[in-house]
Amino acid sequence: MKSIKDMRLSGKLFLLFLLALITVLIILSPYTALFLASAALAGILCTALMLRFFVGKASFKAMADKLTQLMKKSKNVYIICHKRPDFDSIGAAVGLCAMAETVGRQCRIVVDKQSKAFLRLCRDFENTDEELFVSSKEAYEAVSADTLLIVSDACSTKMLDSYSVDMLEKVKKTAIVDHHAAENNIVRENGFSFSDASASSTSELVTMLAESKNTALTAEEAGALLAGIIIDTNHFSINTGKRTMHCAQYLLEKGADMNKVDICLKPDEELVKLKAGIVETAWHLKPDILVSQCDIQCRDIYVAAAQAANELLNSDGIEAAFVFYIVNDRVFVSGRSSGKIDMNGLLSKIGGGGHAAMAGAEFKTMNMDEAKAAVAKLINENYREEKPI
Ligand SMILES: [Mn+2]
Repeated sequence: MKSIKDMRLSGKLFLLFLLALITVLIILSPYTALFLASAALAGILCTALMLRFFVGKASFKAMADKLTQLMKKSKNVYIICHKRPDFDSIGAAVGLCAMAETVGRQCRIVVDKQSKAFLRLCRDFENTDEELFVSSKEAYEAVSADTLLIVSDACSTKMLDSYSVDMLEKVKKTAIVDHHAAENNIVRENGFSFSDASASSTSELVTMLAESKNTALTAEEAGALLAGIIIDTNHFSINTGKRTMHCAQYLLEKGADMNKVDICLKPDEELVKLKAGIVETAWHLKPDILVSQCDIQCRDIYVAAAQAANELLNSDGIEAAFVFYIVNDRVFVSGRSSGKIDMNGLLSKIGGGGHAAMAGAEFKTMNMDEAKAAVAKLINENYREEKPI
């Protein structure tokens, strides 16, 4: 069978052959009309080829130009992380902040200062400027109409706390940088929106933007961005492409310390035990689909559920994993897929969402058993098992 690389190569060879043919036509043609037509065709082909090679990089440069222009036109910049911020949301915010400071704008990051990800980043990346981070309440009071608000790693107002949502009403200029598959309902039509669901993480997108503007990044800032990429790719095992690895290399070159990132991302003991319990009690919904549940309600349960789902997916031969858990007496599910199932497509059928490889859903009215039955029904309706060879 032909690999994608082979197909690309034969495509390029075909284009080269076409170009050669046109050149021969141009030389041999005795008629002006045929000569002009051939020359025009050659022009179109050359432009298409050039675009094919350069458009990828140009779009990041164009987006970064737009965003920094917007920053320059604003009095100051506030970057909002989502509720229960993770390393990706904070890491991306740190990168965006570096971009704002490079163009001479004062910047603040709006984050829940009690969140574990934030406390870890402060503990393991010394030199973290205390003044840089503000709570959403402090930020709400400080922003003015001339402030640029950038939302990092969120696409829905549901992902933001109430002060952050109110803040979006208070300012005139809003922007969003995100990698969730769902359409954003945060930024108004005329606002800056950069959303790419093919990216591993918002930190990856921000790294590409920062690189295209030659943004000065400190080792700590590069480390925070790398932590964001590593957590969202589950240590480069899902959603990881060439661009993801390029970003990791770029951040390492900027001084990101892999050891520090590793220590920063280590789960605490309570989380390890919680996760182990969920993994241990998993059962097969299908030969290649694992499911588990946790009835213990505690602060870190959503992290434990997400990480347990990652771990279950890492088992050999497993294509998808679901972990059901309870927060404030409501049932949630965290789903992971190796690519065979579109997790976002599947869970959006029951009001959830996320990415093709990782998504979640909340069951507003169902209890644990009903929620499990609903997902099992979805799988049976949408997933065809491949017959063994
Ligand atoms: Mn993310």
